[in-house]
Amino acid sequence: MFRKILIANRGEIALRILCACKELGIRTVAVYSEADRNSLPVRFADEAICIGPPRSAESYLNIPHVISAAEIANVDAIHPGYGFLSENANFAEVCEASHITFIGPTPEAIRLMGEKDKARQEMAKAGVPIIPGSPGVIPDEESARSIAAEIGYPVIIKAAEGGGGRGMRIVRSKDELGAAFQTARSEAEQAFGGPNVYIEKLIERPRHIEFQVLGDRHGNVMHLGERECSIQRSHQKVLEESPSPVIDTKTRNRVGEQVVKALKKIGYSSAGTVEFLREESGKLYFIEMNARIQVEHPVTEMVTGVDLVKSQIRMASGEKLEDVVGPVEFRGHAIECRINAEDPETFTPSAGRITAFRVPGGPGIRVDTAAYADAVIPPYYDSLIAKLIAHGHGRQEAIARMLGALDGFVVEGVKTTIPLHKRILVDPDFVAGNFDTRFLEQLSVLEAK
Ligand code: MV4
Repeated sequence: MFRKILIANRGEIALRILCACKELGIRTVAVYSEADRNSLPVRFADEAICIGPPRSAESYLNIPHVISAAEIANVDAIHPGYGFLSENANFAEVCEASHITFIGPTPEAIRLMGEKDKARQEMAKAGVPIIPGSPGVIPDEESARSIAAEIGYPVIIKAAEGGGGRGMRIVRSKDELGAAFQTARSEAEQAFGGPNVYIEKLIERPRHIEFQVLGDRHGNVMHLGERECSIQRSHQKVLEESPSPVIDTKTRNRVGEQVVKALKKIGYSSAGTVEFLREESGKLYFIEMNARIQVEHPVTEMVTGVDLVKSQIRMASGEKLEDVVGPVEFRGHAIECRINAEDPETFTPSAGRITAFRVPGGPGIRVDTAAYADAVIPPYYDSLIAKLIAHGHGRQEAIARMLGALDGFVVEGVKTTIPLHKRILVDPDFVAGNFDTRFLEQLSVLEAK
């Protein structure tokens, strides 16, 4: 097992990883930007090293700075958390070259999943259903036309190195195709690694459902069921739950098995998430894979009892999946509400000082946060203040516990998404499990009336 781990992240996930290390008896090194000098990970870690100014590019994203800190502190491993360097294949490579274990998949697996068109092809080859579309990247406008005509409009053009909703263009008819193809390419060129784009048939009003997986470094992979992530706004998830209200045991087992088989073939290790779109017919299609621990991992932890972060660490050190995770059973229902510091009118981040902070507790309630009274939410990073997770025997109990916990959650000094969550949780369609990725758009339209 590792002696000492560097946590290359900030906020709640840095604290989450720190706690997992403590449980495992591993020493911890926090790295921080000048904006995070007074943060809890810095206070609770065994050592803390400043890696630069507030801007991410000069601190949390600066590979030489992070590696220098790791070498000065003489760590055996680095946990990247989510965001920042977590899916940077070059960083994973630099770690290995410096004889530091990167707690995540191999650089090859990260690179494959970062190229969405290739990931899509690999998953298809391994038997996971994909959305009808181009066999790979589209070389020119003419090929785009013939593929779109073949699969039928509407279609969606996606940047091969985009993902998470960035660099997508919907095309409803052949008249729009030429312009859309050219714009998509130049946007992809500017914003991402390159100009490559691919085409898929557009799925209208999909649900976003994702499978959690864990793999060890010996070729063993398992799935831990799915999460329903359709409650989103501008490609930012707002509320997640497990299980999905529309996935039955048979579907979970079937799709879970498909995913496991594909990831064994690819040689995937560590925690990962396989994203699907579910069309109204109930059919699930692979869209992309996230090669990291995700923000919403706690809902899976609550229904499976598996500590995903501890599992990542143990398997990165060489332990076998079967020794780390026993047979899993799915118990009850869990919901996570992301409490963001944001203006409820403009949805823009609301940075500033938290003047009062009180977290709820009680049966089935978990709060993952690095916030405290008098803490400052800096404007440089994402605006997540806390994740509130409620577990219950069933979905109804989870919703009721969440509503009670939201009532007992006090955050003063910054505006938060707490009122938004209260509205979602009493909405009749949400309560009935009847929603898709456009739910929040419609909720705000209805409320404006
Ligand atoms: C799609 C789609 C419809 N059809 N692909 C957005 C995030 C990125 N991971 C994939 N996304 C989508 N891909 C096809 N072929 C609709 C979306 C989409 C979406 C997906 C999941 C959750 C929220 C979304 C909001 C808008 C669009």
